[in-house]
Amino acid sequence: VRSPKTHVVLLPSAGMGHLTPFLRLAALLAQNHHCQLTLITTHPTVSLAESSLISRFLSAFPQVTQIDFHLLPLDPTTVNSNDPFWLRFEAIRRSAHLLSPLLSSLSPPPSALVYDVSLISPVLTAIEALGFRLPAYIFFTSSARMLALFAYYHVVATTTALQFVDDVLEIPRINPAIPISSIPPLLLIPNSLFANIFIEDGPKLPHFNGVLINSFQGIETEAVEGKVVGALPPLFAVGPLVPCEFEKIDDQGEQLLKWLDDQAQGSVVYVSFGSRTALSRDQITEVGDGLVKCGFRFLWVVKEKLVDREEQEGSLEIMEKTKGKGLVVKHWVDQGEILSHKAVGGFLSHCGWNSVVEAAWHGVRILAWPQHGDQKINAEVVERSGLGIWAKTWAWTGDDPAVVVNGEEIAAKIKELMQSEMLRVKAMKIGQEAKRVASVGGCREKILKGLVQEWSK
Ligand code: BUP
Repeated sequence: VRSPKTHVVLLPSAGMGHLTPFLRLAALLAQNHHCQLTLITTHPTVSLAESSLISRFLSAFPQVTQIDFHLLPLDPTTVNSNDPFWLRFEAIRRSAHLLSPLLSSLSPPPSALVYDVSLISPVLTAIEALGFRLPAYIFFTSSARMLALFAYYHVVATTTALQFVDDVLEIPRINPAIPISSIPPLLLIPNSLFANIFIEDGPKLPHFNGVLINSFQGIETEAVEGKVVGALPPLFAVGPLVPCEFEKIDDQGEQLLKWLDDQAQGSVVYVSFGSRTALSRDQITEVGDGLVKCGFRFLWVVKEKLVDREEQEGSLEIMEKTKGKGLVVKHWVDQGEILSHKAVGGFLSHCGWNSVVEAAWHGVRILAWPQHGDQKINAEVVERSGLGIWAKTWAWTGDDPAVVVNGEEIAAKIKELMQSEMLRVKAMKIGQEAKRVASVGGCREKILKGLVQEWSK
């Protein structure tokens, strides 16, 4: 029975990596915990994939109220970034004061606001300007290990440089320490937008009623034990947040599923570098070469542009070479459906956190090839948990198109991944653990129930 008191407002940020786990959380809160929900979105979204997902979510949950948050125009010359998603984060941050009247006008008054980690300080100011107390929670959309770095970075960052001893960053209670080579490159550049947000927002975490994280025991013990640095508010491990019914797309392409159906169990390597990475032409050629040489069938999602609105049609030379050996697609696919297919045995992944959690959920082993941002930290989690292997010497090709990993190396690592019985079994066990956590009466449900109870007081 819905409690009229539990009205939760959700404010995601830009990009599928942020929006997707928010909507999965929203689906659980609406369906299993009977909360009244308001979803605040900005229009137009940066990518078409985001607007399409929001539409599918709202059709599946007509009881959810959607509010359009109209942003102030952003002069890109005043922002130290040219990444379209970072520009949107900044546009929301600079418009955040407009949220106060919007939140005040909601009826019934909200019981809690859950909002994206990229918006901490400005939205906090908007909450403090309200005439009433609104419990506020941050949804951290990456790993618990990355949360530790987020919470601690301001302690070690100075205006000129990061202080390291022995090329690692020691964070209390985080073991092993984080190697400098795993730190998101933008954090090593003083005054980058990314670094500034960490410095401004990290120290604000203790102001919140809690931090929600899409992780679970079995992949990260820190997530469950709240073992992430001191001075943090309670940590709620609401993961694994996994693909839901509303995400299904009808136009996946008969051909793709039919092709998978025709492959032997566990024989296919799925290749995707997520929604925000476009490899250089040269790197695409080498990946194609590696896939042809690895000897395994493959399903490869190729992205040539950062934002799908600009995606170009046209044929890639490599498509000819790969004919008959695998399937190459240039459109959005239902990754959940692919990872759940019995033919898929391995995943060459950039290690965006959602992709890691989805692979864990389906018990599919990963070959980690981080491309930028938090992805090396997530790759460390993949390796340490036993979910996969990580080719540590491969460059951040997503950030630096000048470096290219060659096809021979890629083929050798794919073979290592696909031929390892030990990895297959370990990934399967992690999948079983994920199912246990997410089962009726499992940890995830208990944690969400506790939160909803807190909100309804
Ligand atoms: Br591409 C692609 N289909 O074709 P991550 C991605 N996805 O369902 P990212 C598809 O988008 P950030 C496609 O399953 C995952 O849920 C995928 O999020 C889905 O990486 C999501 O894995 C992508 O976190 O974002 O997109 O690089 O770096 O912001 O985490």
